[in-house]
Amino acid sequence: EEKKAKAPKVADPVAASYDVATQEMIKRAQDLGVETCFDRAVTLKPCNIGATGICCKNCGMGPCRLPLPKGGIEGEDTRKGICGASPNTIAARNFIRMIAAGASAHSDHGRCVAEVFMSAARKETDAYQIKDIQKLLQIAPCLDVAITVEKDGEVLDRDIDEIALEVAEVALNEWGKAEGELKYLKRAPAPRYELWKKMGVLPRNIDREVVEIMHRTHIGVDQDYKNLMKQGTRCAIADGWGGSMLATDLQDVLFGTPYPLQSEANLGVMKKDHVNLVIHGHEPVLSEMIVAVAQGQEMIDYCKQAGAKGIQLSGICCTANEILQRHGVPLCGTFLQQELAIITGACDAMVVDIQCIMQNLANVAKCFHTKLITTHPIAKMEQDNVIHIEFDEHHAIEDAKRIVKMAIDNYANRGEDVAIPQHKNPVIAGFGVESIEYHLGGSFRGSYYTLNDNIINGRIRGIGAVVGCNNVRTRHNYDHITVVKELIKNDVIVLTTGCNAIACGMEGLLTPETAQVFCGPGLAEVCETVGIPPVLHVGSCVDNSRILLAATEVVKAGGLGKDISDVPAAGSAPEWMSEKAISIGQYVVASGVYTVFGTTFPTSGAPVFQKYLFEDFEKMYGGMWDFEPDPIKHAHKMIAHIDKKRAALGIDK
Ligand code: SF4
Ligand code: MSK
Repeated sequence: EEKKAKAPKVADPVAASYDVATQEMIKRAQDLGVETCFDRAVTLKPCNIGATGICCKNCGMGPCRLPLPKGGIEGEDTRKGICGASPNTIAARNFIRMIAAGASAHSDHGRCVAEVFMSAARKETDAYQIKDIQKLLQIAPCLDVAITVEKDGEVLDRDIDEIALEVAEVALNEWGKAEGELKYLKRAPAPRYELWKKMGVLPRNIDREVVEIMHRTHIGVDQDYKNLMKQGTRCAIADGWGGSMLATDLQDVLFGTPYPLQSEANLGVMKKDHVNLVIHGHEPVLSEMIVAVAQGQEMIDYCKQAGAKGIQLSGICCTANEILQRHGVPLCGTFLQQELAIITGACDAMVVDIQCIMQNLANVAKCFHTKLITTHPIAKMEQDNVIHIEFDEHHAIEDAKRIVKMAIDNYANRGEDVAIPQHKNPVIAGFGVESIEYHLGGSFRGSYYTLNDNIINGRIRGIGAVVGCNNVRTRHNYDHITVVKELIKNDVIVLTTGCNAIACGMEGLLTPETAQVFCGPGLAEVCETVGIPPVLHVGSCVDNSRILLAATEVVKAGGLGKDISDVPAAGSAPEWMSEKAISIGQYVVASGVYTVFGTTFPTSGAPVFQKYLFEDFEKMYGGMWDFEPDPIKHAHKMIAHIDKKRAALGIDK
């Protein structure tokens, strides 16, 4: 008790984060008496039973908690809940409920974009138009929408408006159609599609797979962990090759396919003499409008009248990645820096949409002048200082103007005590399948520059997809940076999304110059020759679908096997925390990729079920889960897997 009383109640800033700007802001918050998630992590410890997946609260007779005996299980595992549910059943139910939640978050995001797309296709809104016709023509055939029409024996180009309308209708139907299977599944390499078919995991529509998880995990329904995981897999595929992929594609058509551009990352992008408007969340539907409005002359003039030099937009979480990759808007920070952006004292408004928004933002905002604005009908906050401006695509420009004006008007209320950390780094972002192909020789195979040839000749050892969140249970950004640096040191090119991408940007890893400092000789040579960073920022969480399609292009180009599971590649989420990460992990595994998670794993209390995920899945899907909290070992597990795949392909020189 005495020891407890003496224990510090606040976080040690250096132990809490690897990033100096973050350390400075944690310290400032503590000096000002403002509590952050870093402090709460010290005083609020997780429940070990829940964290390891073996607490069931799926009915009113529980919660039933089945802790692992000290020293592990000897002999038969006799643990069971009131209804008799085994640890495997409970852990599998919890795990696939996480998949359902994650898949629905991505897919509902996709649905919202599809609805805006429909409004644009129907010309019901002036704010949104079909911007990237090339991308529209590229995705239309994948949705069985014809792009040509036959007239009098002649093949003619079909009217773009007509194509857009049909794409909108077909895409929206993917969420709830009565029959068939998701149309995008056939974009996967043929052997992968056939494997899913054989395994009985072809998703029928997006919503149904989520609903079926909720049904099957209700008390008294599915009690076989293998059968539960079959549905978890089907739902995750509906996310990666369905909702997320549609979100990415339709966003590209509406807002433009990203191409590499330059910007900056970290809290130091905020400017003392500017109005600072921070955009946070996931859907770019609103943020696109805010960017357009903030860059318009009307708001620039209004801003000058208010005495500020300009409007500094910046982003947090995946909204940040969306507006970075299409407009070069700088990254303010990762998930764990959201409270800290307000603690600078320079944040005049923070506008949030959906996902990864901490409720404590409202409590922090109360301590400063910051206006906190929620915008989505499904994501409000209970605190009375939060302003809700419901965003609607039919009056998008007006809503965006209201928000930007509110930030400008609030500039005058800023206190004297402003402390923006002077730390930021340059970034090159905006990569995708198209630009990877373009920058590496214009195709995936056939020249000195292409990705496949460089993997085959060994200059590039393999591909690491490193993605995902921050988790306050591990040192902020340390695992992200350590895993990525270890991979590139060993000639593994990294594709990154989400908060890992932001962390890499903050650390300066997203520039071509990084290659000479941190990469092994092979990867450094490739990066220098073609002028790309060794760590390619490919977007937001839904843009993990870009990684699936890049892997598919690698397979189709030839020389690296017939399926994604043959490619020397591995996935990783070193600091994951969200349910979306579990859904992403599962669809990546089901797509044939070995995937390592760090920090914690939510099934370790059910060793038999965990073995199923960590070993048996590879026999079924060619991809499997793994867990490794030590970031160096984590990277080397990925490298060992890449080497195993190289050996199987006979390119292990
Ligand atoms: Fe307990 Fe079974 Fe109810 Fe879960 S479903 S809380 S294990 S009785
Ligand atoms: S924002 S889901 S914390 S990556 Fe996509 Fe970052 Fe994870 Fe949210």
